[in-house]
Amino acid sequence: MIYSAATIALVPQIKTGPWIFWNDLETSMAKASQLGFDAIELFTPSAQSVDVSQLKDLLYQYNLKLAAVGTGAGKVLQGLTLTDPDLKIRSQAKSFIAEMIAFGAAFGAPAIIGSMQGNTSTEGTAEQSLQWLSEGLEELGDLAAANNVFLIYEPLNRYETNLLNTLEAGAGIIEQLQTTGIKLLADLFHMNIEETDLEQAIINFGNWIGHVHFADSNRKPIGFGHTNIQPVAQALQKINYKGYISAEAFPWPDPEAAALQTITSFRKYFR
Ligand code: LER
Ligand code: MN
Repeated sequence: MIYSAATIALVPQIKTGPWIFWNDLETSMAKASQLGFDAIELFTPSAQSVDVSQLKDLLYQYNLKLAAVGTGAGKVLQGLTLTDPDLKIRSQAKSFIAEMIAFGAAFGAPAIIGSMQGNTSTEGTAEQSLQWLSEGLEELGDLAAANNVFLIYEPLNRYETNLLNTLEAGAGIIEQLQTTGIKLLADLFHMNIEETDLEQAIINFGNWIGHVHFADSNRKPIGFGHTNIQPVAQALQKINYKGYISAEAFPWPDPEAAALQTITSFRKYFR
């Protein structure tokens, strides 16, 4: 089964980012629920910023699941990445993600590594950075598996990382790891910039896909850009994708209209 999710960001510093809702948690959950979303995806400043039992109550009250938790605040707020040349920063990045894995796991939800992968710096070579990334993923993938969740690794477009930009590159690194705890995130916006063919990439690396970010070519909600979604939806059905299609898109023209557009598109292509 494929389920719908809407993103909620609770990090004021990134409220211009691609998140459908970015205001108050409960108000956003009420809206998502009212529109018929199955789940929410959360971006929080840290693993401690939302109380687990309060979130459990809210999810129950609004009949929603937690689809995933984002870890990007570790970079945005604290400057942490898994590929920082400074060992201390790399280990703080791992601790930050480890806490996020535990937070998500309390709800059976995976944590996502997107911007926390960082970039190859001028001090290191790409090879060294990829080695650090692999070490981090190895350790955190095992931790996720021990918590009965996957860890989701997200290839980003070239303007956000110079490490791994395609599903092929992402699959290439995770298939070399010992851990079996990692899956890939297919973010349609990043893919629109980097992949030769969205459908073919989904089909070729479908075994690895554990989460999908749903956004159009311009990162607006699906239907407000020029990505041809029909064949993308067919490719996801062809690989027998089971999981969330989560709207990580700009709240354009406003959060409520973006959420409505997203759920309408989701129903059109996946129901
Ligand atoms: C995170 O999921 C992502 O796609 C990044 O581009 C966020 O800035
Ligand atoms: Mn994404």
